Amino acid sequence: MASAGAGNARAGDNLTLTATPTTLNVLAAPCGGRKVDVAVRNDSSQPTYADVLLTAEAPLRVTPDVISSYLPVGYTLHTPVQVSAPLGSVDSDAKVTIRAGRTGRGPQISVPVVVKAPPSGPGANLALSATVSASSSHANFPACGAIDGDNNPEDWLVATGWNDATRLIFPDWLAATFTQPHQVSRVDLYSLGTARYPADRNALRDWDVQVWDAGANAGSGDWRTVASVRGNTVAMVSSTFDPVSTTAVRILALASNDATYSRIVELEIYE
Ligand SMILES: [Ca+2]
Repeated sequence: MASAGAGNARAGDNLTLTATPTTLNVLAAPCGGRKVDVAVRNDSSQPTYADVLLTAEAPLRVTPDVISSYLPVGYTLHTPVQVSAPLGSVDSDAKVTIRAGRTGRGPQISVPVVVKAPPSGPGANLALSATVSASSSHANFPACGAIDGDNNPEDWLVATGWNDATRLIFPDWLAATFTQPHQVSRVDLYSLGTARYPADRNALRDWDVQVWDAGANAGSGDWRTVASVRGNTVAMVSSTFDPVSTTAVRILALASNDATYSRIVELEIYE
């Protein structure tokens, strides 16, 4: 029987770890987490089993926190790791530590993370502290992308927007739900509109802005339309309406300019 210290044990010392990007900014909110690509490469002359352990300083959470894989010689394994912080976390600096190898003598790297609480008070975008839901979501364009704080349509291909999953079928919807009632009177909707994906082809064309009306009796709640947009051909539309106190705002997407999908780069909600 081989003793520890020979063969594979040494291989654990010849793993190379990299994290991309090397630093992260995380918003302490349901959709404020960010991904880091963790790569582990076997630089030894033998195949090995690699265990990579990830530990996160408070208030961070990291998923997955263990990566285990067989690694052929020269092979690099890439794993997307989600780093997040729960709503209610205060501004802080924290780090994720990544250790490789079975021997405890493998390499170790750390990823510094700046944690920011979502903005609050007058003028704050209330959507940033909300949870999101949608009628359906394309695998590469999750609903969270629509309330992740990035309203730049040029970032569309790096998953900063929502795209529904029911091609050619409307309506679709995307809703932001607050933890407590907020007064709202304005919604800024950033649909798709870039040189590559022009708004008059890819943006939403027709939609209703709705708020959740809890109703007078239990179970009598329903969505109430507070603004309607029709025939839109630009990337961003701001809708204002009489102030209303509500726990949720919904975009009911009725049509897009290419009649295929609903696409929202960012939904911003203001008092
Ligand atoms: Ca976004």
